[in-house]
Amino acid sequence: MQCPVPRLAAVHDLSGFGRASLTVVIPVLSTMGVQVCPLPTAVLSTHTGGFGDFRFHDLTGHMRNMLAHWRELEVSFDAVYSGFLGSPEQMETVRETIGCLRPGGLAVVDPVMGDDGRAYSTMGPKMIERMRGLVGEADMITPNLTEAAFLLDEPYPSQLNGEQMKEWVCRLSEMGPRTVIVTGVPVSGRSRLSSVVARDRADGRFWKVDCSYMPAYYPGTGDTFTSVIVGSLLQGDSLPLALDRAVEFVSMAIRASFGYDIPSREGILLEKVLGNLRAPVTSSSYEMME
Ligand code: PXL
Repeated sequence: MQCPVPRLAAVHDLSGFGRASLTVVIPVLSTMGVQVCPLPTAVLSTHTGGFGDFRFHDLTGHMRNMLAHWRELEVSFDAVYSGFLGSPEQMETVRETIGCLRPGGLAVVDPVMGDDGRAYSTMGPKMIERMRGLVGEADMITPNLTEAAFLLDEPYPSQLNGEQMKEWVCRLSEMGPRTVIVTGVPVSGRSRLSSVVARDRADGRFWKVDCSYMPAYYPGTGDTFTSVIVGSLLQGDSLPLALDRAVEFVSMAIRASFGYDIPSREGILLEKVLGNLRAPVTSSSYEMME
């Protein structure tokens, strides 16, 4: 029998403490009515940002094994969503997982590599080079501005006007993905605002959603953002509505966390806000970029 809920393969690491990757992807997408099948890339004690040290166990070999078993079982997916990868060799396994999509399924690659102009400590030049190839297999990518610069081999920009941002989005789309969403784009003259800029090549329209900025950095917000986008698209929402829902949810989760005196490295207090993902959308703030 056809499964009554969409099924998604989630190719991310499992970080035990700190609310990132699978500990965010699974609850968000489950709440949005998606069956999540994790294909863990690595097991870490914590995510790599903010705890100084971390313990890292690479699962490259076991991923191949898990995928081989899924293929024996002829499991197919409505979506494949990859994030933090543990080794350059894992890119090939992500490609093979994308090969398990049902016809018309959605391949999403979040090219997790760094933030704030810097690469995460586990991301060497080989990872970045291979990620440029992997995005070519995706229907949709969701880099932040740092990752967009890495993919395009451009220096990290402190400012970028609307026309330059559009040009970057088009160049990223030329690498393969039909839909490109760039997060953390600075808004000129507004230091407390950043925006999300997106385009679906099918209609060529550019979308922008501004986000008000809290003076704290919470790891895992990129994973939360992309998970909401994927859940929303799998529910049949349009791209701009998915952007609105993701920006609104992440902003609300950050505000819910900021009021408490808890170290931001522990991530957003997802447990307090997950239920909002089931609430009807009440406001909308997306704009079309002319
Ligand atoms: O949220 C992205 C992410 C995922 N996984 C690990 C990370 C990070 C970001 O720091 O360290 C292990």
